[in-house]
Amino acid sequence: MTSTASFIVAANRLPVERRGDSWRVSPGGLVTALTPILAEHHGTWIGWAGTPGDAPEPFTTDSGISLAPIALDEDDYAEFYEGFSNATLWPLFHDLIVPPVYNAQWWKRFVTVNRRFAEKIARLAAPGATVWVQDYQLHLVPGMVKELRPDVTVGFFLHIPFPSPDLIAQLPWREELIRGLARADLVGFHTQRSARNFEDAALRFAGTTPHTVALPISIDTPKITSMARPGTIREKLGNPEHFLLGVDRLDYTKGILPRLLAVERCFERGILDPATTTFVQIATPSRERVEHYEKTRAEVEHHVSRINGLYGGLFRSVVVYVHRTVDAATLYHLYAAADTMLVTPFKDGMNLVAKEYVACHPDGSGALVLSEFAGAAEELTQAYICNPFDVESIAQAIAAAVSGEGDPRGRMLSMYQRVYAYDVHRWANDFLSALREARAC
Ligand code: ADQ
Repeated sequence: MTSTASFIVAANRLPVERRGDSWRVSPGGLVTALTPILAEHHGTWIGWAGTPGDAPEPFTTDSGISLAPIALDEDDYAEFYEGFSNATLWPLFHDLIVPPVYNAQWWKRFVTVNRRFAEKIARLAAPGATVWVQDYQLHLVPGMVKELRPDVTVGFFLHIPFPSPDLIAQLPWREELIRGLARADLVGFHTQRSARNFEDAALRFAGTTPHTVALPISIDTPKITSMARPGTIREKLGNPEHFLLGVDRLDYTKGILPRLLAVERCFERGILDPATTTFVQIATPSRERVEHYEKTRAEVEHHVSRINGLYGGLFRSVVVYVHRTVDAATLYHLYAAADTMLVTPFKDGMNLVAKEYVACHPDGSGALVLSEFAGAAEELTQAYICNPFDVESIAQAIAAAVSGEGDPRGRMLSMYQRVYAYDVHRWANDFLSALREARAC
């Protein structure tokens, strides 16, 4: 491959999955939003193909996107990905829900892998190209690309929250991290609060004033709405009167445990009758070798089985727990069939599950219980908002949702209008317009 790409997306992962001997494009909002833009500009997506070892040869997808794989070996995976990205930055940026680990060897590896990405970008970018770097694993890439190729326009989008400068202060390599990011022509965040935190940190630790923008990511609303059909899911679950649903990566930030305890409290209080309620929790396996993930899984599974032991019947469970990924169609059918969606993260950049649920209820049916600490709560203000650190608050929000407090249909319709009007295509176009403006001034 030569320097011919006028538009490049760099992300930790390529949007592909291995199926036997071949690679398939994995569906997801970001891929959907960026595919037309990449196709129009003969764009290239740079990232890791998902298995440690040699990278596959570059290839082009059916939709015409060139994929340029980056190789990560076992040590890169352990130190760059599981270590610095997911045991240092992830907990630090999610307000220390678990303590971050500060390890100098992991940091060195993080610099090395970020440089590998930057060098690949510098090789592939056409003169004056636009590069859009995604997320916290590639924090240093904007600064490195600018060193190698000052002619290139670099945008960066952070998909997780940016914490207060007082928390960033803990990081032994805070100056380098912030300086690298601040060199981007534009840094995007989901919320104003994250953008402000980054501006404050850039001034404090790098003495610079970066260009930032707050643009909440969204979903492919028309596509999701068109796929949402409840089908026979409720019958298969034994026709419960109340069908509650949770869908998350199994991550300690997602607040699955307090959600379970809140459902249990609703049984204790008689708000929900365990004989006529089903709570389905789908939890995708995630980062399983990282210490706190294993612990979270053990806790969640302990309480699922305890609550089923206490409240389940001989022939039915009150909590149906699935520890695996489900395909998109099944997911949207579940959303459409569920009358109450529980989204209770302790901290979340946005949370697309909340928006996907809303997209599956264009007729105003359903109810959303949503944590005030999810970025989505800034837009989906009509949800039943709760504090996930307080089981009582979640239980009260569930009680309000299942009893249909305060015009439930009006709430859902107004949230649907929001996710319909502002979908992921608008998000991507708005970011790229803002990037062009930032570069021009
Ligand atoms: P995540 O932390 O992964 O993303 P989220 O926004 O909820 O969180 O996205 C998860 C996606 O995975 C959703 O599209 C959902 O449908 C899918 N998913 C989850 N569980 C699944 C399962 N069991 N089976 C199939 N699909 C499943 C990060 C940030 C978020 C931010 C996004 C996008 O942490 O805050 O919203 O990036 O910017």
